[in-house]
Amino acid sequence: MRGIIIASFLILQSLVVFSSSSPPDFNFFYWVTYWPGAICDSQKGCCPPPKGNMASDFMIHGLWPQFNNGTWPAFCDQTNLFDISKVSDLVSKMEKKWTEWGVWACPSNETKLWEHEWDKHGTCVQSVFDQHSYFLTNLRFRQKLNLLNILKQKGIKPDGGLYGLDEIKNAIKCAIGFAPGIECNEDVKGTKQLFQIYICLDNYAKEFVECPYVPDRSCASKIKFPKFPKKDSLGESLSVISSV
Ligand code: U2P
Repeated sequence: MRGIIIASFLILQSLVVFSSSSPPDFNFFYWVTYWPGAICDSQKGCCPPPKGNMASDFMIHGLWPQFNNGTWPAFCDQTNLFDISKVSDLVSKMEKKWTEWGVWACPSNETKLWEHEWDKHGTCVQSVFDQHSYFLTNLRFRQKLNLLNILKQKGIKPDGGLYGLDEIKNAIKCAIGFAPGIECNEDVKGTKQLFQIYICLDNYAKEFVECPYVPDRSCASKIKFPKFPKKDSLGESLSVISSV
């Protein structure tokens, strides 16, 4: 009996080692950040994050595994869903740099975006990350890559002005060696504006890489860089939402 227990333990252990050391079965990552100003001045409007201690900066959206053919895996494991107790030491940083501006739900809910990103994308990258290292890696990239400063150094500022799409891509290419993907949305007047930036990383999320493809996300050759939402303009945004 003792022999059977020991043998089962050894088999189980080798399975665990095998699964945690198997190579990633996707090709690369998008690390995606969004500009809250582009949510707040869009038709949908926005809600401020509940705690109000967020940075006036790009916000993390998430780290998404991708296949080279333009598809991606999603919701891979129902048995390891988001558990905030696994990232409790990271929450205060996540409140500042990874907040929901209520594009999907109003009032915005602090943990909903984190839960969604882990359940949808994180559960598909468990050959590389556990919950804690998934969130930590996102925060580390946010720390390492200050996109707002990179753009400001090239004179590209969130002042509501129009900037060349290539000018924006080149500023980031100059800093990291590879061009990003840019996703635009529209303000209430229909002007195309900077919404999300897609940075490509290798499938261990260690290095920046050339994007195998970048999403074609409906920008114009010149796009607006909206201002960061002011506290008093958020009230207007909320009233737009509640009247819809
Ligand atoms: O486009 C809708 C959502 O699908 C996910 N997505 C999109 C493009 C892509 O190349 N890879 C990818 O994962 C994103 O999921 P979210 O986390 O926002 O639900 C994207 O917003």
